[in-house]
Amino acid sequence: MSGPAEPTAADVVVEVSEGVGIITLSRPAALNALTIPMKESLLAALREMAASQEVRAIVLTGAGRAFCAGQDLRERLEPGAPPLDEELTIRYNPIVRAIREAPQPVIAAVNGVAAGAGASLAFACDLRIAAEPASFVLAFGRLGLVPDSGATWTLPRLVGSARAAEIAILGDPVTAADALRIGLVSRVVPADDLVAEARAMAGRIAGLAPGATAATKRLLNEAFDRDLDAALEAEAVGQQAAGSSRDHAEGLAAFLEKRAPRFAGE
Ligand code: T3D
Repeated sequence: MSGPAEPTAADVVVEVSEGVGIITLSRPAALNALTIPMKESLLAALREMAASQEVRAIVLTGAGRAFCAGQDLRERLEPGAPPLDEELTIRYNPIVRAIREAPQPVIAAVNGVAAGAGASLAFACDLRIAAEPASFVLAFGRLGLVPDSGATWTLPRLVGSARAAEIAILGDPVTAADALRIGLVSRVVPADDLVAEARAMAGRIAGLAPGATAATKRLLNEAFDRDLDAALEAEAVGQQAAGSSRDHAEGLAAFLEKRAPRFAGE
């Protein structure tokens, strides 16, 4: 393969420490553009972390000056490259589902440009923190493609249909400052502080009761598909389950004893 970097599964770096799983897309010479081995490694890492009792929050970020430039376009031009629908069905869509279905919140720490499916992956995450130089580009239109990897579903939910239409159809880069203004990200921090900020947020989540956090994520994910009555009912069911947990008893005890709770995930 010609191009800035030979793709391997090692282009995805995985680390778990103190209840936080960090997945770094690491092929910086190609702006972390996604190859088949990377997509397979990313999916495997997400699934492994999702199933782990040890991991209570997940951070997805990129090495170098980009978060992720989407599909590796050189790989796509190789003879024998799978048809687009197949590539989406067997590789991209399972990654999006793994992010949405993981019980742990997934934080996108968007260090630089997030383009094409790279932007879609960031949109699929539960929380987005951006570094000041970051940007989001739905680069699909200028390739004669449609947004994929869930962007047509996530983006209108995040920023509303009017803004989503501009971003998706015109494809102009959304700067980190604009992303904050329109609610596409919840924080923008100096580039040097991004990893620490994401780790700190993930660390705070890791200290919460994992069952209640997972249920909160699920309720939020399902919110736009419910009417108010269904949402109220789903909250009552979720609250009953959370309230029956040992973690809730620990939370109450910690409050009364004026100490920090120690949630065991039970
Ligand atoms: O299988 C399927 O195809 C289905 C799924 C499709 C989903 C998609 O993601 S389609 C959209 C694919 N992505 C893009 O169209 C983005 C392409 N990249 C860019 O538009 C620009 O690179 C950026 C706006 C992201 C950044 O621009 P800039 O000027 O900061 O950097 P650059 O010089 O363009 O890129 C630096 C290097 O990264 C360069 O390599 P070189 O010339 O130094 O050897 C460039 O070729 C490489 N690179 C960037 N993006 C990709 C890439 N190489 C392969 N694929 C890329 N997507």
